[in-house]
Amino acid sequence: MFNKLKRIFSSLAEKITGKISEEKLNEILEEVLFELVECDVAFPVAEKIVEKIRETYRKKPFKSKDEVFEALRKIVLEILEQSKPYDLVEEVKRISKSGEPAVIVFLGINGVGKTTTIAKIAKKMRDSGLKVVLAAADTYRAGAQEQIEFHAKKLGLPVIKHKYGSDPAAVAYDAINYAKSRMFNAVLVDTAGRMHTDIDLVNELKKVVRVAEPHFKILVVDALTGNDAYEQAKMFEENIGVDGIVIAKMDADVKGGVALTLASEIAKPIIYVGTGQNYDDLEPFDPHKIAKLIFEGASGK
Ligand SMILES: Nc1nc2c(ncn2[C@@H]2O[C@H](COP(=O)(O)OP(=O)(O)OP(=O)(O)O)[C@@H](O)[C@H]2O)c(=O)[nH]1
Ligand SMILES: [Mg+2]
Repeated sequence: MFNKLKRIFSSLAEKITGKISEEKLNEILEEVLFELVECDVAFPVAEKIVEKIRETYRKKPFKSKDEVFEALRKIVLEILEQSKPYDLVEEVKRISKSGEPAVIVFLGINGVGKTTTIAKIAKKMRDSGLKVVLAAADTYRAGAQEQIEFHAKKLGLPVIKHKYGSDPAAVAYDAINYAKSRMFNAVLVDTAGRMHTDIDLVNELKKVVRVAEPHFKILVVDALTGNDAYEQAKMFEENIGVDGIVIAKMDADVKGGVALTLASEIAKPIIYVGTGQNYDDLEPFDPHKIAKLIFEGASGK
């Protein structure tokens, strides 16, 4: 994970240790800026990182590589910590105390990992004693209903579905009624993946949200899509509204910039990161853990 970021920081530590001229410093930092951007760190975030390095160096040049890593770790952590901690399971427990089920609609473009993430979250909730129903509101993609049914069966959870091509908002509505009449605690609504340009699908999603009135709208993005994940987050926030983010497929991400970009540029909590294809491969977003992963082995210790 994050091998490219690791390499950038290692090579920077090599170059920036000891006394260097202002001109050389500018040259090094400019190179780092572009390397970070290539690593899916959005330009303004990369600029922030570089300026902080410059500032730190000016205060006191780095005497050793370890000092560089220490400074970098602090800068990276500060950026990641802009995403505030958020415990979804606790939030659902809080809401369901009122006797109403918490409704969560999952959003995201094709193939990012929505359905898998829903199954993972459903398992977490089930394991902490919550009663969960799934809503198969992806009535669009062939196989989508079978996929969520497969997970529901494995996890021993009910799933509400209609025919393919039917109104996804009606599926969500039925699932919410199912939950209300049985004192369930949470309704997790799967939706069809869409391209950001697909107006019809975006309108369909708006209708689901209008009907379901969810407590949470959670956007799932794929770590591998890099800067596009940032564009998706902006698009969904503008059109539908986003309460929290899950970054799926973090385990497969060699670059690592997405977490930095989203934590800094999207003022919404990153709730979980997906770390594999199994149900338990979903972890709370932990800035310290991510910073540790980025710098693990980078210091050459
Ligand atoms: N390695 C890895 N693979 C993941 C993760 N999350 C999902 N996947 C895989 O990504 C693929 C797509 O996942 P889905 O859950 O079907 O994605 P989706 O967003 O529901 O897709 P559509 O319904 O087609 O829009 C599957 O092969 C999943 O196993 C993850 O955290 N890590
Ligand atoms: Mg799906």
